[in-house]
Amino acid sequence: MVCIQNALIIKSLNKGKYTMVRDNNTYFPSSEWLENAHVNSIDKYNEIYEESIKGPDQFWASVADRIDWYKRWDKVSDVDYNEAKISWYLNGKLNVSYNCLDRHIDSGNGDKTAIIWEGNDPSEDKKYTYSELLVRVKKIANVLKSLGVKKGDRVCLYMQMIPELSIAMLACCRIGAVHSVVFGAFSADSLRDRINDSSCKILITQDTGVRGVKNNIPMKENADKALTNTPSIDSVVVVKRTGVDIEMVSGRDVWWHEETINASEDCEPVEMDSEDPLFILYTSGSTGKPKGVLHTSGGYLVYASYTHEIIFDYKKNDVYWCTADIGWITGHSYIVYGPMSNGATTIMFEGVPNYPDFGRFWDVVDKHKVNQFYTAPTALRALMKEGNTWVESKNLSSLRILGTVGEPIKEPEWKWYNKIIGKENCPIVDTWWQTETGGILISPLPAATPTKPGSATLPFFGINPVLLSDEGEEIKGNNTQGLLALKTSWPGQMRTIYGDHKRFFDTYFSQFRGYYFTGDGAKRDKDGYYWITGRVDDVLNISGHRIGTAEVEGAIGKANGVAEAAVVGFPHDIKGQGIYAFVTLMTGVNSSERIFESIISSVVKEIGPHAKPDKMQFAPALPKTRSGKIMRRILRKIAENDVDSMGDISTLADPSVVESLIKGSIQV
Ligand code: 7RM
Repeated sequence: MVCIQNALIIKSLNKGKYTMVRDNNTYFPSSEWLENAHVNSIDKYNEIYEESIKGPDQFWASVADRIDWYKRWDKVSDVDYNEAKISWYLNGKLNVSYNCLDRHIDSGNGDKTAIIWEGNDPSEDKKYTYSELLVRVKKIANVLKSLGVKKGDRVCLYMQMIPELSIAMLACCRIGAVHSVVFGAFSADSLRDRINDSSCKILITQDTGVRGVKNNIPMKENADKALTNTPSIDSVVVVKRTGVDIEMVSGRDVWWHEETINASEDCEPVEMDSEDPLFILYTSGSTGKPKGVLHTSGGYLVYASYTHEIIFDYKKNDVYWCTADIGWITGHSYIVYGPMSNGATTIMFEGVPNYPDFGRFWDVVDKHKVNQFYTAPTALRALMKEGNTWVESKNLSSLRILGTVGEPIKEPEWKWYNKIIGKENCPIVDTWWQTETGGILISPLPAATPTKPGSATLPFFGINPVLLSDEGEEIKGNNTQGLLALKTSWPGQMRTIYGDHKRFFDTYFSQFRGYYFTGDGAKRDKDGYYWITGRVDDVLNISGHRIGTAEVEGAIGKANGVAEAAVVGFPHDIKGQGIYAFVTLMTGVNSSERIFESIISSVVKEIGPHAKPDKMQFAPALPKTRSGKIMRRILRKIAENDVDSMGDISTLADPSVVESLIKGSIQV
């Protein structure tokens, strides 16, 4: 059990300031306005945490009352990790769109702003109240119904950050359809594979997209390419975002604005079972094609809603901004479902941090008086590098809580965030979680948990993290390190990999029986604080985007002349991790600018521009064991330029390969 006490003396010495450095680099919450926080002391955290672990079903039953149920559940949970069987709120009935819209209108908050949409161009923004949003959701829901969408059908959403994306998501849950959002930077090939894996019936996309200096991202054109080979798609709904000329395929494509104009404004929400699928979201693993992570309705919504309120200390009149893209889980849980189920005002940002200049984030904070700001360390590093003048002229006094997600945050950017952005008056919540977990699992509570730069600190209520040895033994006690696993379930946990339950079991539950294995390593310090050390598998984290090495290798392998490729990560100043590709060419093929270009374009075609290698080394051979397995450990060392501590290479079939790789590590 954690026993860090609130530092009362520090608090009075440091009046008005929220955080303050104390010895051991620990920062203590200490401002007057935090006394009204939902959880306002470490003692209270400890008390609730203990209760949640002792009686999980009782705890999660009381939490679930925060949302509206048509019928309450018969049983809180039914979980067996040995069978990969996970159910929460059994036989409970609800509708997620009702909980995110109608409920707030019924309670008199229909005129409250639900979404503030901030366009890529600073002169463009729009506000939607809860009532306005509901009308739009009902209309497009009726359009989907008229196109033949029924409960359980999959609908693919391939869009940039435009309001219609959130509206389409909520429309899907209103009628029981399962959305699968595909990040707008993915290529046509990636889109095609995702559509086919879950046999989506409808695709919703937009003409073209705008993002930073790019003002014509060919969304519809990419979609058309993907759709040459997607037998399950019946219709395409196209949002007019930029108005540029695009081709419409007659009999297949319809315009969003034309279809919705006369669509009915009546659309009753469908009663859904707790365990009815809510959405699929593809994520990369260490092997094979991306997995369709499936989340269900009841448990996911309860968890997203509760964590959003407690971890961001969200209060009724707050303006909350998460800068993620909805194409990733962070956007699903903490732009759409968490905030909207709480009746919050949530900002949706179409642009990027450096357009029109490096002050954009802070302009938006000032313009909309943002109270909670949630972003990725990679964005902070990129902005920190540009100096403080972009921040100093901005009024950031509305900020109360700062958050980070996606990758470990290191001390320099943590301190910059605290001092330059938070003015030492905003706690930082470093939130650790995954697509699979549905919501945040390890994080400080802003007014309760003393923070240490770089540590995600302590488990959220009801979360039971453990560290395992390679043999699967639980490592007890503090001051230790191991593989991060979860011993018990929580309502937001994924339920299966779409269409492949065996893979679900194999990926997460087979290596260590009775645990959910995260794929991350972690340290636990003397105070019981968790420090995530990163993935222990072959998953890369590039600017907070999750990419499997196998996917990149596959894409490189498709370029002409390539015999074999191995991809590893290396430390990158801005991206956190960069992609280093080792490529062996076919006999008789020489490395050239042309082959380099064709490899890059193959990656862009197969995956998308975000998966482009940062460095490429052409190598005569790759280091392999006698059984033919590539020894990535060695490649990682070379990529990290840490060649003095290569470790044991005696198991290599040909140890001389290593020497030539080191010699050849002059990178393009
Ligand atoms: C939410 C999200 C998951 C992987 C995860 C970690 C890494 C995420 C943190 C972090 C250190 C953090 N989902 N990760 N948050 N590492 N500190 N606060 O990112 O599925 O896309 O990625 O991201 O390795 O396993 S994700």
